[in-house]
Amino acid sequence: MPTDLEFIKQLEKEIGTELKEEEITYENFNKGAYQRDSNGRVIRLSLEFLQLKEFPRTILKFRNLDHLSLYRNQLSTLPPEISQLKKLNTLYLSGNQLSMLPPEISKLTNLTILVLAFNKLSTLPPEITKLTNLNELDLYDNQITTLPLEITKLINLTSLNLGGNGLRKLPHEIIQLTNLTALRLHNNQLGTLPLEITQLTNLMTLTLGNTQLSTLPLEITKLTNLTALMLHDNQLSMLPPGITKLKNLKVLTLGENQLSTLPPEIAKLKNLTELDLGDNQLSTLPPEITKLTNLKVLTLGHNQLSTLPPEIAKLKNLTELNLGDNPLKQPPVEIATSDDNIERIRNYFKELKTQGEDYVYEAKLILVGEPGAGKTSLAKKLLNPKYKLSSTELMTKGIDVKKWSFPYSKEIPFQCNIWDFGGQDIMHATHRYFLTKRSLYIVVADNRKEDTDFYYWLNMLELLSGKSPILIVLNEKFKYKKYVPENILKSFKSVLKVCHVNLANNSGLADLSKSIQHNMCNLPHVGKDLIPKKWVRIREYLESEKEKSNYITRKDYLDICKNNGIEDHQKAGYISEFLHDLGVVLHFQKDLILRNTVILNTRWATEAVYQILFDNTIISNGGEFDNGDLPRVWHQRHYREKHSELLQLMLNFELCYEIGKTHNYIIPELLPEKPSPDKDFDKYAKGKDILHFEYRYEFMPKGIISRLIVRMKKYIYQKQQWKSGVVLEIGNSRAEIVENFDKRILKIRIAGNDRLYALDVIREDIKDLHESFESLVPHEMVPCNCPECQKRQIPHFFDFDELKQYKQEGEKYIKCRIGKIKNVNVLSLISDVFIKEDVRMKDESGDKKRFDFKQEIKFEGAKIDFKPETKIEGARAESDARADARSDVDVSVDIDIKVDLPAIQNDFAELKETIADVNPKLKEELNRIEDSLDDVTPESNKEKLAKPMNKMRRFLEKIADENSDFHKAVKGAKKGFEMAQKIGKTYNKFAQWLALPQVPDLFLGK
Ligand SMILES: Nc1nc2c(ncn2[C@@H]2O[C@H](COP(=O)(O)OP(=O)(O)OP(=O)(O)O)[C@@H](O)[C@H]2O)c(=O)[nH]1
Ligand SMILES: [Mg+2]
Ligand SMILES: [Zn+2]
Repeated sequence: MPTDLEFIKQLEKEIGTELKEEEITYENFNKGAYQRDSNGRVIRLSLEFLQLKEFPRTILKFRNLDHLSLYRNQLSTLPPEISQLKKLNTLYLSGNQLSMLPPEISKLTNLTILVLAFNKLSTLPPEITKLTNLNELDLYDNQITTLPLEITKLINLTSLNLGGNGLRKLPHEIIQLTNLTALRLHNNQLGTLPLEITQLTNLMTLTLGNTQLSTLPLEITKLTNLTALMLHDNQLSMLPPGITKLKNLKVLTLGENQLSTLPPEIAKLKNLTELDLGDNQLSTLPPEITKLTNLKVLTLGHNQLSTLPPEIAKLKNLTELNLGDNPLKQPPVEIATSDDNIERIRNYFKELKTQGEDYVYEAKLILVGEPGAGKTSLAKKLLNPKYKLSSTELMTKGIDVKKWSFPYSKEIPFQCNIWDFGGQDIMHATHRYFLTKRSLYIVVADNRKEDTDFYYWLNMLELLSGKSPILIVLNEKFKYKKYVPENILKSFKSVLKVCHVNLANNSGLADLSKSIQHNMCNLPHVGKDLIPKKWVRIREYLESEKEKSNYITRKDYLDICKNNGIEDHQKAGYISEFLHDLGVVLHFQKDLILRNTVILNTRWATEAVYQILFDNTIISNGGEFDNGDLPRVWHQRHYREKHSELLQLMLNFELCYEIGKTHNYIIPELLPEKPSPDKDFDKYAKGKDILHFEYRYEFMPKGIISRLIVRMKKYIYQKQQWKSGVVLEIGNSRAEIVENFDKRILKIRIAGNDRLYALDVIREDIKDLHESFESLVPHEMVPCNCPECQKRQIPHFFDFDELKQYKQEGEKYIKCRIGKIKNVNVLSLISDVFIKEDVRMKDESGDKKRFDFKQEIKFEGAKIDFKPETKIEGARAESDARADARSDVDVSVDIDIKVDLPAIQNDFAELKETIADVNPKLKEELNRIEDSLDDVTPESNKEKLAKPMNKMRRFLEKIADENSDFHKAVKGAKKGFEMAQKIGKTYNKFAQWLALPQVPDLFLGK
């Protein structure tokens, strides 16, 4: 009789994949692994993501198998012989193509967990009733439109997931499942809550998200054990009356409904830790909300809130407060939506109370448009209509800021800051820092040009200006008139009107001036945003200081604050952050060099930047320069002392990057147009498989590739970069990214062994880049893998979103236009490229679709240890916790954030000191990583945590790179590698949980 190990060999042959021996838990994805007990018998087997079309029959040989996962394959049937695996306790079959189960499955009477999510089942075999030991049954995302009555006989079920099935009702018999503690019904067509459910009084978790509910029956109050109730994405127009009786609720989601008020009774839900009210029509919050003292996460984004009750500052345990997309005036939006908004909101209300209130009567008027359109002339004419146009008007380099004062009311003057932007292409690079929200915009166009420029500007403002109002000014420089196409006003809602002027004879100027003044005074924040009095004074002081100096030191700034009664440095920091957001000063507090300078004069700073961009020596040098160039470029006296700060500003604006640590810099915007012939990705890729991937933009802002080059600097392969493209080396792969601005495409080609990993790294950086724009959502395109396309240089591309939709609708195949093949397998397309998307898919089977809630239940003795925070005793808590752990990747990775985060923070601090001792030059960069690590706490959400961890990844990759200074420093330090290894291991735990790339084992084993 062959041993189990011999069967493993046989299985490897059958599936064509090597299997690893390791511990298997259901939390982790595992391409191929087995686990043996102390007698050498295989007891766990995990064959995931293998595209298996048939059930590998060798599996049947492992008679001691207790756990089998075939997650994400392409099985369409199971063999009846599966009944031979008598000892099976857990069986994971989600993400396959099963349309029926063999009746023989009923012989697996030891099964306690059966996961069948993401299949095509429309019914279950009647024999299923024999699985009397079943505790958990997951049928998420199948085609079960009527619930088979058999399920209601499985009376030991504690967790049942019927979400995503198009169910219209539940059978009365569901009441027999009295042991249920978790019932998931989200993403169905229920319409009303089946009353039967209210008899399932042991329920702790009930998910009803997206089930078309418009009310809840009062009987819901019977479910007194509920701790989590998901009601998001329904049609509720008021808080269902009974809900406030559910005193044990910890998590309540009401997002994406039609709530217009929240009754004060919400305060009765004292145990709430997470409350989602996002995407409703709330215009106020009851002050009573502060009685919810256990609240940790409060989601209020996408409502109509203009004020928050000051009491909100009293929610001591709050760690996450989401307020995005509300017309807030008190506190001002800049404060409400900042990174550390909770602290800043608390501070704001405190200062408002202690200092008294004041209002803002100031705003920016921003002039944009093509070079020579007449922006500067218009600015001058607004200030002085008698100004004579000059034919020698210089093109504006950077930004020119002028002050214009006119009355707001009889007593109150209004201060308008005119920001006149240079129109040259190269100036686009800094636009996103200065095209601020809550300003009035003027797009100036003269009548020589085609309309396309126009669209460019309007699109750009749509991305960056946060719905600020826009006036279009047509400057009739030449004889013939130009008309703005009708549809512009229709398709760009922010455009207030089109004004015609002729600056040569002032025709239309007075009307335009009046219209600007009117619209400035009516900007939503003007006269309405409440600001603490001292802030206003500090601001006024800085304004007057502007006349004297271009910048002040941080110390000067702190002194100014102190003189105005703000001694606390952190509070002073909040104020400069606010003024930075408003565009009054430039203060990059997070940058180690720039934090020490508060820049008062924007023009001073931007002009310096453009002196470099227009420097002929640097231009003819293909954008490369070094420190030696700086005295020439910044020769003026007012720049002399500030070269390092200005350079830092360039780096901060992502206008240039440093090549390694050479003090040589590259400005991607100035790179040569074409790659030289030896810069040849194709040579490398010849004979290798190429992974294609594309981003297609409805609208593409200028400068995407330049900024990407800056961001990906450390991967650039042998300086292979040009104005519209770059070659990268990532792991064991090479990638070429090329921008085609006219076609609005970013094309990516990757060859080599680590293609998927490389794509991951690139997508991550591109995603970050896109997020710096408000609503830039290009289409991600996936190449077809049909035989015809595989032969082709340029395959057919599918829209990834469309593929996902196909999948969701249960469509198996999609048609390839090139190959004329009707049945390209949708799943295979998705899984080839997007392993990470799976994490999301798995999420969906739980309740975390839109609400990232971390169930905080720990049961002593339960093996799963996930972010424990609250303890609940009792068997029910255990089974529920287990159920949650399984349907939620969030909490199920082997990570204890309360232990692992401080560990990695401490270990890093230690390693930092050690490395810095060996090579002090590295200290600055290490500090930066440390700062960002210290920015997060165990309570931070995943998105926040991902940031420092991404930095950590890059750091670890550097250590792995034998040529890097980091590697050398670690090597030179006592116990350096040991420390780094430890950090690497902890990082990998985070990586798995946060769906980041793992760092290679490479140096972990050294
Ligand atoms: N005849 C005539 N000339 C104009 C008019 N408006 C502007 N000009 C001239 O056009 C030239 C360019 O005008 P500017 O105001 O400098 O244009 P701009 O938009 O600020 O240009 P950049 O700063 O390079 O982006 C100047 O020589 C102006 O005198 C107009 O209405 N009629
Ligand atoms: Mg100008
Ligand atoms: Zn094809």
